[in-house]
Amino acid sequence: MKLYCNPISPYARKAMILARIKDIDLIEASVTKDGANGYTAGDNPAGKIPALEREGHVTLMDSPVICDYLDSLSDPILPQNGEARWTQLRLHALGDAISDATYNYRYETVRDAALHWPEIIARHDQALRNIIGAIAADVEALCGPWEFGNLAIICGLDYCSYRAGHIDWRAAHPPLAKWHAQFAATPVWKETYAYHAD
Ligand SMILES: N[C@@H](CCC(=O)N[C@@H](CS)C(=O)NCC(=O)O)C(=O)O
Repeated sequence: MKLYCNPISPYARKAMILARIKDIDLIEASVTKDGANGYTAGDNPAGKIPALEREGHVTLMDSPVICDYLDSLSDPILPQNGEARWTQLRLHALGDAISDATYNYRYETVRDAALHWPEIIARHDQALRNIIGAIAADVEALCGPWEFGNLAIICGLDYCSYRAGHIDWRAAHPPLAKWHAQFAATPVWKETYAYHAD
């Protein structure tokens, strides 16, 4: 299997972490964008990463689908039914929502100041504060490494620190920072952490 990815992408990083945790033999093909087509490798018409190429089967796209697939290959960490499943899927979606808001914030603010749209920037900024605040309010309920929801939350928080660093979520939510630190101490976190100073 080949995962088209880039270590900077929080969506791709989820799959990279999961593959390591589950000891899945995966080629990580780091790709770059091709203009208006986006990431053309990996048969993903949306031009996005990650995309997972599988021998004899269709390429999978969209990181929750890819994570679900990788997880299904052995002893799933995602509960297969019951309320526990919806809890984990919800947390995973919340984590991705941090990445989405960060991505959108980044693309609004990286353009020329004359082209900034303050209302939209404020919307993404506030989304980040609201989502992280909601997760932090319930941090006691989050379990230790690496559940399905935690995967996305950790990748989202790291990406937020990288691209929207003014949202100082560690200072705003010390218990969340403490929770995050236990992941940052794991080898798999360190191996996949790509946000070193440019
Ligand atoms: N919902 C998608 C989002 C993936 C995504 O937006 N990836 C970004 C990189 S972080 C991308 O490929 N952007 C290229 C583009 O849209 O041109 C997922 O979860 O896989």
